[in-house]
Amino acid sequence: MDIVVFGAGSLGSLVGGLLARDHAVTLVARGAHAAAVRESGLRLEGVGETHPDRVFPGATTDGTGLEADLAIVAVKSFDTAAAADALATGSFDAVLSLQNGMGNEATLAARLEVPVLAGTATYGAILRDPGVVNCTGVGEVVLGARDGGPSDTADRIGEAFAAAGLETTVAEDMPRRLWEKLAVNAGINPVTALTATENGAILADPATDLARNAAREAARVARACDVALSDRDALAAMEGVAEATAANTSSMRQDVLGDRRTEIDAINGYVVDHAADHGLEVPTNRTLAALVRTWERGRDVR
Ligand code: KPL
Repeated sequence: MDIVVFGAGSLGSLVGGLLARDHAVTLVARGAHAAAVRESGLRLEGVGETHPDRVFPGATTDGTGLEADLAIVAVKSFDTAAAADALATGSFDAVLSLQNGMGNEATLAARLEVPVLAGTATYGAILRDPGVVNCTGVGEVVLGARDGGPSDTADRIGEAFAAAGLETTVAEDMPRRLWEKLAVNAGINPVTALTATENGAILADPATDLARNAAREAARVARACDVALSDRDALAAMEGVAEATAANTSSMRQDVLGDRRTEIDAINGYVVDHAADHGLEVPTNRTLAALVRTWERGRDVR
């Protein structure tokens, strides 16, 4: 397959790097990372001995006019519309969103005429240096039709992901899976970002109550949106991810450390907005969103 990865940050580079063993992959990345990959390839750390530690995908900073069988979108949620506009100048048979937050697939589908699939990833990854990505926690990729139901395209992509060594599930209940992942991120990301801790910190006092309350509130809002996500499943998912990625620096904490805008609007902000639509109170998500936004304003990263 010809595959383009839009947004080769930590997760995009890990997924693209693993796929590059068997497929012609092009990473759309920031300047220094793209230059390093072009010069000496992409070094993959922490992926086990069955994989080469260096792969040689193509790399570019210009995402316009590209052609491939599959485009994987791994940009930050606030860059999805810009990625869709760039994708619209190229030609792809299918597009897979592998992003945090909600609403990304709808943004892509509104601008593109190709099938858009939904995906979630709970791998821990960090871009250690330009050209070097480290897998810091083995999670799972879940992908499928964005409205749920079977999809031959999702089956084919799922096979390619699994063959590349990625733990992959092709699911027919993506709306529920997306809400479950939102609950995971609503608990782990702001708490670890605000307290400068690794993901495992949310498993113990005093962070655990905060993270659990945020995940429970997200599940309550999911149910109000007619998505059958129990508190129990949301908590089990969050704790499972925190255990599997205990030593990982969450993407929101990486953003804070790098003085970059976070995905707070598409994660806790999304929970708050949708709670309001249904007359629900979500005080923990509201507080976490306010704290992270206050940090962003103070740093002028918006
Ligand atoms: O999605 C993640 C993120 O950091 O954004 C998790 C799954 C929490 C892994 O760190």
